[in-house]
Amino acid sequence: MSRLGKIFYFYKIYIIIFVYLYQKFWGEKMLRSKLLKLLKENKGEYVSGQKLCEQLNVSRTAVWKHINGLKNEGYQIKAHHKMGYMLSSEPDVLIYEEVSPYLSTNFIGKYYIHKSIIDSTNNFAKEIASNAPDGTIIIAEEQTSGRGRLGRSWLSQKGCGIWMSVILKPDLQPQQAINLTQVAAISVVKAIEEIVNVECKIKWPNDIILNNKKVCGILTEMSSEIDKINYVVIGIGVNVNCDNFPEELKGKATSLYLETHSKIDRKKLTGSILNNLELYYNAYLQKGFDYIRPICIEKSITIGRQIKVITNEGEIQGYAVTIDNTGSLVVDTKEAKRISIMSGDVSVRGLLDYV
Ligand code: BT5
Repeated sequence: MSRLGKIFYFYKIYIIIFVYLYQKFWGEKMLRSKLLKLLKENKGEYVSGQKLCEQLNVSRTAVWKHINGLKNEGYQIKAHHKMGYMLSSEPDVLIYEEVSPYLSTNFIGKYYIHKSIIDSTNNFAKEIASNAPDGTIIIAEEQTSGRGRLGRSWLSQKGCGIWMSVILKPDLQPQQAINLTQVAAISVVKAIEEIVNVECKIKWPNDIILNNKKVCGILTEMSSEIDKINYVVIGIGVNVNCDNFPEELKGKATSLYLETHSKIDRKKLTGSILNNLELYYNAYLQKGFDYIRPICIEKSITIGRQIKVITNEGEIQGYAVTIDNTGSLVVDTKEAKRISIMSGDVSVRGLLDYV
């Protein structure tokens, strides 16, 4: 076989293996989604095994395997040897089958990993990022070592929040990655407006504030070469239905439930965050930061206020003027100098712990 023939031969094998694995993974996922849909449509009633096999076009063993998978996720499904299967109760979990009815994305969340418990979705995302498709989601019900910026910790209580990471592979310069935090922030704000009907604000660059308390934090991490991004992991933590915070967070953290006094559908909100993220991410990639800048300014709680910023060079005090066309915060310092800050830890006077 010629050299070219050999290369072609090996490529063909790789492509066949890839297509096989992709179809197998996707097929299994779709099958479980369809099975759950059928059980939900008949909730409280038995559906015969025969009917499930016919409608899904699979064997009884395959149905049984997926029923067990659903039971492990917390679905209560009764099995009767003559009558079949009956869904009696559903858990509040963010598995793909529950979130996908609210997803209208083309690539974000198409590859979707759900964990009941994990140390940190950002850690896991970084482990798999090199080989994961663009737009992969890792979402967990609980994080045991949720992380904030600069080694701080992020409380991620079981089943009450949205703790997720999105892997993106944009064709951008590394210094532009900070803009993606803003893209994520406006997406969360828009999603909360859509689903919960309350207006949140953004404390530049990564906090979402509701009634002067933090309801969501964003942690963007990146792997890059000098002039090219390998991947970006955007970690998003939203306190949705959490009803209690430890003493040290009580004054500064809140949840959508605590502010609205009604339980929020985490599935709808997750779908909406991802839909908005794809929308604004695409808009940013195609039209640049200028396109999202007015929204960042409109939703900012930082602009027009006295602030303190901890940067690598030390503490700066001043007045936040605007966000410029690179996404940097423009500050008039108390020494009467106008500077632009690309990243930093901002405290806003009158908000949280800066009074
Ligand atoms: C952040 O850091 O706000 C980024 C938080 C990102 C969390 C997500 S969850 C999914 C993904 N996986 C991870 O491991 N992380 C991401 P920072 O600006 O450094 O804020 C951290 C500070 O917020 C802490 O020092 C606390 O004061 C406070 N905090 C901790 N947990 C909180 C919570 N659940 N709600 C509100 N404030 C919290």
